[in-house]
Amino acid sequence: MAQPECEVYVFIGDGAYLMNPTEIVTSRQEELKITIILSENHGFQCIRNLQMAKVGHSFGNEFRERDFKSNRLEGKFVPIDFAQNAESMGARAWRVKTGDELRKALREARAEKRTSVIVIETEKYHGPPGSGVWWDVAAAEVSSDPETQKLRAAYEEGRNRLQRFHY
Ligand SMILES: Cc1ncc(C[n+]2csc(CCOP(=O)(O)OP(=O)(O)O)c2C)c(N)n1
Ligand SMILES: [Mg+2]
Repeated sequence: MAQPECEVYVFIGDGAYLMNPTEIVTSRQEELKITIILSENHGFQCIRNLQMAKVGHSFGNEFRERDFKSNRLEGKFVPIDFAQNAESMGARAWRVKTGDELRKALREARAEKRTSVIVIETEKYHGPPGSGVWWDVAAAEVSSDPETQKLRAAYEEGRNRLQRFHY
């Protein structure tokens, strides 16, 4: 709004997009164009990473069908058409798979007047490199699960080594 001559880009995950896609409608109402690059990796994958590091089991963070044999959400990935979803709210949308397709879509989106959404398939289990910092997020103190107990022991070891700056 402050710089109407500028392009505004949003980089967002599929999970975060699902929490509030209706901003697209607002952008159409106000004729304020935004270009959304939607990284589709079929789940709340950074939270799943945290879950694997702190609990040791995957649960409920991926967009997967329930497997009625195991009764767990570890079945097929649910196909979600994010481009169609964005189009339904008035955006122009692209589905891209490669770097070249992404560059082309970005050029076309820049020339577009409407809010634009570029959906790009992203590797599910390939996150950024570790930061090397220790983050005070505890594994459960009481658990009968050996995997979680191991993670709790690692947490306590980390906590004992932690230098406390503020408290
Ligand atoms: C409003 C809100 N609810 C919950 C969270 C907690 N949260 C942080 S990251 C994240 C998962 C994001 O998943 P996605 O957008 O698909 O990104 P990915 O990690 O898969 O790349 C969640 C739920 C948040 N940051 N904001
Ligand atoms: Mg995601």
